[in-house]
Amino acid sequence: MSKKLLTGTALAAALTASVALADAGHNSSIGKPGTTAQTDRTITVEMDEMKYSPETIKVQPGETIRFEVVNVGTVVHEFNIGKSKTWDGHSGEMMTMMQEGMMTATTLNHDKMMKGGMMHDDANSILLEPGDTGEVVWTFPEGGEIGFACNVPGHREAGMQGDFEMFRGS
Ligand SMILES: [Cu+2]
Repeated sequence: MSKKLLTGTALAAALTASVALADAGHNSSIGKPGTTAQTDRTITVEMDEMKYSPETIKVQPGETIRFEVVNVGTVVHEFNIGKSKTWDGHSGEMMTMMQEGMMTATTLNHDKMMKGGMMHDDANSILLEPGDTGEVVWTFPEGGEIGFACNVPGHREAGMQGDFEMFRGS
């Protein structure tokens, strides 16, 4: 009995540890979702082939920013806050979405995305069809190398990436 209990406890501890690790890798180093009520500033970001405007955005440590993201281009684009490590895995998912018909170069099939379990409603990103506008509200960490990129296959490789410049000022 006590042996079984111990095993259960050890398993729970192992599970908790792995969840905490996964969370740290995915979130804490790049920041966390913010709420509109916390918003310090709103910044409009335009997405086009294959670039963002602005390409560099200055943010203060801990600041919460509401990004109003507009796809002014002619194909699907994404605004995804992260770093190379998080983007590499995400690119693979996006490739699968294209292969499965969940998205094409110019359209998103939300029905198929939902059925395939790929809603892409992660708080750190938004995927938009040409002409569409969306928002991402994000609270930045106290520091770190963070940027934004488009993981539609081929886009980041073509230079569709921008940087957050952390600064401490008033
Ligand atoms: Cu793109």
